[in-house]
Amino acid sequence: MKKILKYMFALIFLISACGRSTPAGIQDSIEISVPYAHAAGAGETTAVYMVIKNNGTQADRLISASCDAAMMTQTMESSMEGDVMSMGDVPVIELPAGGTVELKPGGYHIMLMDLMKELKAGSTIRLTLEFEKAGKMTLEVPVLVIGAAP
Ligand SMILES: [Cu+2]
Repeated sequence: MKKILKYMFALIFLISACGRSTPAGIQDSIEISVPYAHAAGAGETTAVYMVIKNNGTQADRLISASCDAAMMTQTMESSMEGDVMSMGDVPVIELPAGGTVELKPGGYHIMLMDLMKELKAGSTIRLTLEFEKAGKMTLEVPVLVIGAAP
């Protein structure tokens, strides 16, 4: 009985450990993990972040993003100009072979502009990414409270 319990605990531990690292989506060589967005009101703007890994031997590129929760979706990059944070559109995000690119606050992000409805924390949105080689990939993106990270 003791042994079985031990085994079960080990199993539960394994399952929860796996749960945390399960990618949100894999397609061809592209692996996406921990996507998330921040809550925002209707008509407002918010951003989606994630980690994109290219497990392949060939470079790929993220060429577009679309989300039916927003009037406009755009890949952008934030940067510091002096002590002012600014951001600009980036037409593509390069994904080198074997490389990992992190979309995070202060760097690359996917901007959702003019939200059609309120994005509530605890809900999810559907985001479609298009990669030059790996093609289109649709993700369920969890919405977190403002400022939170997974
Ligand atoms: Cu932006």
